[in-house]
Amino acid sequence: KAMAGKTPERSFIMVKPDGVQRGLVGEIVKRFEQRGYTLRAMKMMHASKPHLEEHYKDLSSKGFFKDLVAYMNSGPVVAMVWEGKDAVKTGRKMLGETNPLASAPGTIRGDFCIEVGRNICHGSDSVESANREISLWFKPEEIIAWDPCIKDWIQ
Ligand code: FUP
Repeated sequence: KAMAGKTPERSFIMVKPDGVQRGLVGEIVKRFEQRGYTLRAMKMMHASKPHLEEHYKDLSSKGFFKDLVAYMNSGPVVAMVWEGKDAVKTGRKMLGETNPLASAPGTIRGDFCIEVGRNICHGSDSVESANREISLWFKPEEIIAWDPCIKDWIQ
C-alpha cells in the first residue's frame, strides 16, 4: 500500500468558539471525514488564556493578539487531530484563507463566515506547527491508534 512504512501526516484542526456557538462542529467534522481523513483525537474544552497565548505565541507582537485570545477564550472550542495524506496543506485548503472574504466558496470559511476575527476554525500551517500544536493540546494517550481498515481504498 502507498502509505506502508510511512507515518501518515497529522494536522491540528480546531472549531473556534463561534463555530461551536453556531452549531458548525458537525459540518466541519463531516468535511474531514468525507474527504477521507482519520480522526485520531477530539475534545471539547474551554481553553485558558495562558494556554491560548501559548498556542498563538508566534502572533504575540500583533495588534490583534489580545482580542484574538479573548475571542478564543469566550467559549468552548473543539480540538481535533486529523490524519492522512497531506493533512496539513489539504486541511488548510479545506478551511480557506485566514480572511474569510478571500476564501473561495466551497471552503469552510468561504461557506460560513465573513470576519477575520470570527473565522470559525483553525488548521495548522506546517507539519512543524502541527506537531507543536498537537502536543500542546493533547496528551499522547489521548491520540487513539485505531485502524480505519474501511479506508483501504484511500491508503
Ligand atoms: P491562520 O493560520 O489562518 O489561523 O492565520 P494566523 O495564524 O495569521 O492568524 C490566527 C488568527 O488570528 C486568525 F485565525 C484570526 C486572527 N487574525 C485577526 O484577527 N486579524 C488579522 O489581521 C489576522 C489574523
